[in-house]
Amino acid sequence: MAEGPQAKRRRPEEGAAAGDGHHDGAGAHFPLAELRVLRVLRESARDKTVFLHGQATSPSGEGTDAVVILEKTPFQEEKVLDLLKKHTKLELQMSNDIYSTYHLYPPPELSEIKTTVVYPATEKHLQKYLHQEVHLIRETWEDYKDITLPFIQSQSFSIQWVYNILEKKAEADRIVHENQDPSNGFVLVPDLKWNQNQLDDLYLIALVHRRDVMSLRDLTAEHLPLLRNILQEGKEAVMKRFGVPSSKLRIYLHYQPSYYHLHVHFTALGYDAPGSSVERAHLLADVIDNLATDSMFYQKRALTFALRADELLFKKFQEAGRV
Ligand code: M7G
Repeated sequence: MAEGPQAKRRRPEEGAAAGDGHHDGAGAHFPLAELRVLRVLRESARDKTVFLHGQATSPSGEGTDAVVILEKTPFQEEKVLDLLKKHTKLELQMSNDIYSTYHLYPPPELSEIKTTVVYPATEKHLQKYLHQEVHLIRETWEDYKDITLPFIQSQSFSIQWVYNILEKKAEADRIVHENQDPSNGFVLVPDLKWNQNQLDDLYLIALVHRRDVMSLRDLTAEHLPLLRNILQEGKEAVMKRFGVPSSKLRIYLHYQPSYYHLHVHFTALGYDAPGSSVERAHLLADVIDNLATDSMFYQKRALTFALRADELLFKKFQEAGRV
């Protein structure tokens, strides 16, 4: 546990709903028990996660692709005692001198599996979760204009889920903070990846209200008031709601992002969040300083990122002789 009990008392008790990908924002229940599992896309013993590619029967009777992510959640300090006291079964596995190991079977309320559903899933979703060899790309501004931008315009993921949040059609009850200004405002919500049960893996996302900024590459000094609002108000809101001070937060943008509508990640400093490595994460405070120094910083600089070998964007860079 990263924070004291005072902080824990302030967190909301609601859980994250699975499958917020419905276009109208309605939270319909996905028929998990009827999923036909086709393959394991990725599995990690370290992260205790498995990514499944399955098919569910759509209303028209056809098999429709789904991605289901199962993840064992971190321990909650205040419930560890219950685990020891209220287990349903305890089996000795081995005993040797002062060492012994057991199989402990917790009661259902202490054995939650965080379950994320993407349905219907596109080929791009399947690709995103499939384990793949990765390569580092160094993208110049010319590469961005000639290769990346045309690719984004033709290919990127739907951002309907972002509009649903901004228009309060989904996750409205989860909003932690909002600045309603159409140019310099944003909405701060818990990220899909966080179940909000413990602060160790705290993860929120700030989505900007304006719809004309796709990524870091579009930012100029014009966006400084927006970025400063996100940094300042976001820190204050996380402190107020969760009791986590800004010195314990990693606040950053991804380049490349998966969704081309500007957003900022807020994660617990002690949490090694996916995508927080140097080839993808750009600290918001540094982005602000860079833009204050040079308005065209992100239209001049080469930017580095990793791409999976099977990604179409990687193939475009290969065709252009840039890898
Ligand atoms: P990104 O940098 O575009 O891509 O971040 P990544 O997913 O490869 O990191 C988008 C962020 O939005 C991620 O942290 C996602 O977990 C999060 N996210 C994605 N969806 C579809 C949702 C959603 O429906 N609701 C919420 N609250 N967060 C989402």
